[in-house]
Amino acid sequence: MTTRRELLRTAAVAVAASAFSSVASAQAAPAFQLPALPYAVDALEPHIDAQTMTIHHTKHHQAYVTNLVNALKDQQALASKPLPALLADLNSVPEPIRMAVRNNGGGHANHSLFWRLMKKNGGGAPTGDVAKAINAKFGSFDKFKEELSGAGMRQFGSGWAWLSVDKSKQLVLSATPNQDNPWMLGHSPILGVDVWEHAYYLRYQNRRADYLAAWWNTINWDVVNEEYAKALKG
Ligand code: MN3
Repeated sequence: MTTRRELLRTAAVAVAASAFSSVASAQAAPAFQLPALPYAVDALEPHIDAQTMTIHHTKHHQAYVTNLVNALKDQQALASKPLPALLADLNSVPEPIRMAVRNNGGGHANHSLFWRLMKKNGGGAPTGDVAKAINAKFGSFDKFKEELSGAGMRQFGSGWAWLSVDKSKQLVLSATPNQDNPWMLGHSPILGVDVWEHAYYLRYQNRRADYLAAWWNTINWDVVNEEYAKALKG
């Protein structure tokens, strides 16, 4: 016969077990996940259309996340490293999965930053310390726009154009192919633009220059300033 005390003990064990399993499943959650967009999919209209944003975020970015998780499924130590650190030290990644980590880890990191760098009713002139640093480095905002857009235009095929902070805390402009990025050099990107055709083809077809001109109207300079401050500290 089951006593009341035994029933209580059984119940307590069951509660403890369920608490443990929820902790265990939280720990087993994938290290890499698709971040939500920080705005509605149509927030960047008319500059970037809702259909492009939806496909870009839920298909392209999701695929980088899925492929990164798969590539690192047997590499717990690497999977728990911060992504910028992992990208800055690709030689620590076993050769058979190194290219998958470079492409998909890069894709995940690049897009996670890219979404945050834009907002509804963004654009205009830069603000804060970034404005001062851009003027000091490039002479004026207009000159900087011309140079970053130029880097994006000259990038042959798929890639990105970037403004980063290098190891000596100086602003540096660059372009990278595919999903390569400034983190691979130990730099901290603070502004970047995706020039893969998937970022603009539905609305702009082959007109990358028109897409780049429109993209300047989406920039969230508050986030660029946040990233700049982090890069100077880091
Ligand atoms: Mn993209």
